Amino acid sequence: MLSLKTKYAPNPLINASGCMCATTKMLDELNAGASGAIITKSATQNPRTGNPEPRYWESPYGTYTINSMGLPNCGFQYYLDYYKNMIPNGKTRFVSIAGLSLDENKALIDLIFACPDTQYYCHIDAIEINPSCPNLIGHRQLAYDFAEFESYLAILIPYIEERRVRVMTQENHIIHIGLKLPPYFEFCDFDRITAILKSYQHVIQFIHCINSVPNGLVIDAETEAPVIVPKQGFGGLGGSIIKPIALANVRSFYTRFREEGLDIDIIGSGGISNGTDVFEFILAGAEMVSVGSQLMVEGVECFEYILEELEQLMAKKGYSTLDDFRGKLKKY
Ligand code: RRO
Repeated sequence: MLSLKTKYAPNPLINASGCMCATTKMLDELNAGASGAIITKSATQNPRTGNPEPRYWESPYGTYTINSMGLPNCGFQYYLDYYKNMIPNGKTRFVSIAGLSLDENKALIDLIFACPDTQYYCHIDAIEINPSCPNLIGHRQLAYDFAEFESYLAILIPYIEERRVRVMTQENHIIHIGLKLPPYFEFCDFDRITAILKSYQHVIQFIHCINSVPNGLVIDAETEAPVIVPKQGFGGLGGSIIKPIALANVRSFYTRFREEGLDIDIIGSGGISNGTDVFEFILAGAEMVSVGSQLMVEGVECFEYILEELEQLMAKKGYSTLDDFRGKLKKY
């Protein structure tokens, strides 16, 4: 009997935050779909309209996408209320927080944990912190500023942990904590992030990599202009063209975590559009994978055929669980 179970969810698929998850209608569609988990749009304390439109563009078949959404969201409370009122469908429920300052992120954490009346904490299973949005005009990507990122985590992570432990003890409910990371390109940067994470290895249970590849530019030869408006057309790249970068990030962190004895899982993201892509990410070491551009292009139906293709491939290769091949990338 073949099983697609992962440590976090009944199967390895989740939407990438930002894709089809900003409104109740979209989240309902995701909740009815075949993924094992869902994540809400990265949120701030107050609702945001985001950058001017058009701010998203996709090439035919989603080979590549570019976005400069600018964190449009309905405000964090909206997503907490969604989960509180949602009819559970066996999916693991992730929220994504992207406060524009440390204090704002602490306020979002307070919203989850502070109010015993609402008990929002009972309706979420994982918190993903997003320090890697590439499209905030006037804001650097925090996860690229190592010293600043380290100081930031030194305050935020213990703040979350204190509250998380209380809920775990009082309510017997586990909430996983993770980070959404941007793509890194140099070996020394993977080393540096691994060293930073080492201090939090019992709190940060997963990283999710990669966020979109920052500051690409797509030009339309006919109009002789960029295809999106914000930031003079610069934006985050997604789709299958970024898959090799994403695989390299998953593999780099997976090998370093093993070498350093860090028990941190990886959600792989970047250019996943079929079962073979999922297989490759798990082979590189991913515990789960998220689907972004393909979800935008095809809608939630994509989860079903991606899972079917993965099962067929596993059956052909004689694997019955994801653990059978996770991380077991062979040498050339
Ligand atoms: O909203 C966005 O512009 C956005 C975010 Br928060 C993110 O994390 N990654 C991305 O490609 N776009």
